[in-house]
Amino acid sequence: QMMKFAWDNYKQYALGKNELRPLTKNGHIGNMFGGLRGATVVDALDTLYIMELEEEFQEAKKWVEKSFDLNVNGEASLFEVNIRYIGGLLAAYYLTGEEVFKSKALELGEKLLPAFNTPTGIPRGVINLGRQDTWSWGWASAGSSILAEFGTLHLEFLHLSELSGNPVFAEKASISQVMNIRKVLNRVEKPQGLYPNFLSPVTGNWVQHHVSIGGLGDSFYEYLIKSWLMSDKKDSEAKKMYDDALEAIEKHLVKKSAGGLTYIAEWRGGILDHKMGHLACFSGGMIALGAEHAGEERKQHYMDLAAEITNTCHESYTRSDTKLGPEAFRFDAGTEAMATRLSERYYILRPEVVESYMYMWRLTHDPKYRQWGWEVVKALEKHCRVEAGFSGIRDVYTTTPTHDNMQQSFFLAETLKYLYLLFCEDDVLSLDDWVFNTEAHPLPVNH
Ligand code: DMJ
Repeated sequence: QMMKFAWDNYKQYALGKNELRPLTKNGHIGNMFGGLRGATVVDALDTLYIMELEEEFQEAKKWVEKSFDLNVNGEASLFEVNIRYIGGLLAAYYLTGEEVFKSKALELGEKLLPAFNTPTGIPRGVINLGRQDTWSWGWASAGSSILAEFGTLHLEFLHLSELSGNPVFAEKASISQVMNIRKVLNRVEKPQGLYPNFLSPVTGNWVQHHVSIGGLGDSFYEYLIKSWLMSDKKDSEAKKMYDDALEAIEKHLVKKSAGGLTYIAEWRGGILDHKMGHLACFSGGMIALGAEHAGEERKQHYMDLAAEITNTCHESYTRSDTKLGPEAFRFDAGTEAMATRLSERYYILRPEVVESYMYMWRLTHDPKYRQWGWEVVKALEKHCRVEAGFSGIRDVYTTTPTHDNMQQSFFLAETLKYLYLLFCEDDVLSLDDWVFNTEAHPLPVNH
């Protein structure tokens, strides 16, 4: 019902725009997708399908067939286009077998290739899909590329390559290009075994020593373990990179607060910032997923770590008045799992905490994860549901929150999908047969 409500309102007030603005009842286009439209349609396709919202799925499919225009100009984020559009189209294709999704994914994938034309092959973050020129984000240090962006292409590009059957495309886009990213990363020296977030696509060296398992770093780690799983456990290079990275993270960034909460701090040139972003809360699920496949002696250890981190993220929700968690929470000066800055108190319908609940449920069947998920459902209904859709809120610490007037497309792609899967049988998108891309779009394991 939540999904139907979110979709129906998007359809009524914003179909073809990227997101719904549920208070003003209109659409939002934004500037992340380079002129591409319908981010919510493409992000919602697979969720509608697995929830058996047949009529709504057909509406979304029809929009892709009739109105989804790829001949656009504008500044697009390579990362966002890949995880939302390519991921969404690929998943819709694999679930339904409908050719339209495959052909749109391949056509769009081709348009992203020029981003890889750099001296190192590490792609730049921004691309004009029409003119095909590329550049780095103005805000990223000294023209650098971002770890979580160039490190979050592998799953989708491997599938593009496989589906295209076009050797030129395959050679350019996928196998060699995304493998080349790993080569550069394996060559460069890593401080204490950690991966900083900014790398120069020209020299292949780090530009700044900021390390984070949250924003700017997050899905790079996620894609290492998932690349290995998607390869049916054959991609041992990815597994080793994941194991080594996690070991370094545990050694240098994982801390326990005075109150006994385990968290993952950020690292700035050797100095710890005792802060965890909402984005970093995906890591409970990731570590649990990896633990399943760790050696016998490490398995329980990583399951415990995953449970502790998920518990900390749950605490960040329970300590707020709305029972939704802030964008970032801290562990310093007597603070435990709460935001200390006004600018970090908002919640924009993000999925990472329920994502970890879903993995923890599937991997342990401890009923508390379903209870925690239900707490989120109730809080969303109470504080984020407005007349025409769901909206983010500006302050989780007040029960009369101000709404931000934005129904993010990842709310339909991820938050609602993970909540649904948390309450389904385990064989609905079984973790043995599917990996979820970082936007929760399921891609099949290569058995
Ligand atoms: C999503 O687009 C993806 O989960 C991404 O990896 C991080 N940010 C948002 C959701 O918070």
